[in-house]
Amino acid sequence: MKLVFAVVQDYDANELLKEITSAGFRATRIASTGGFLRVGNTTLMIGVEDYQVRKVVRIIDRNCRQRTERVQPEIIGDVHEWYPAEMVDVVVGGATVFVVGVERFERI
Ligand code: 2BA
Repeated sequence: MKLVFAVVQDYDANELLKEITSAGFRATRIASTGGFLRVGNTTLMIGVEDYQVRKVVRIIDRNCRQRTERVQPEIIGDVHEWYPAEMVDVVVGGATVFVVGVERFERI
């Protein structure tokens, strides 16, 4: 069994969850915050059998878009020296996905 963690943009989370659950998968939605931009995003935990990982990743891929966020350099803290003083564009990916092995799974 595997646990898929997907960090996605809030804009995509509802449609993605809809498709994940209608495909028969179970998921947990966690409100999270990106360490770099320090704005809200969504982390989904999806427990699946090994053979289902590819299908879940395909659903994530279909539902998550890359976007460019225009941010003030101050909100990205210590790195503001790297950028000019005006607003900067940061490309935020469609999804950041981790697939980890599960040693034991129980529903009680
Ligand atoms: P944030 O940490 O807020 O990052 C948002 C976007 O800012 C990133 O998009 C990336 O394009 C840029 N970015 C992040 N760190 C940077 C840095 N040190 N220098 C320059 N640009 C930087 P994504 O890479 O698509 O990541 C989207 C979100 O996924 C991240 O939000 C974070 O919540 C999560 N994430 C990404 N990589 C991760 C990792 N290795 N471990 C845990 N979470 C991760």
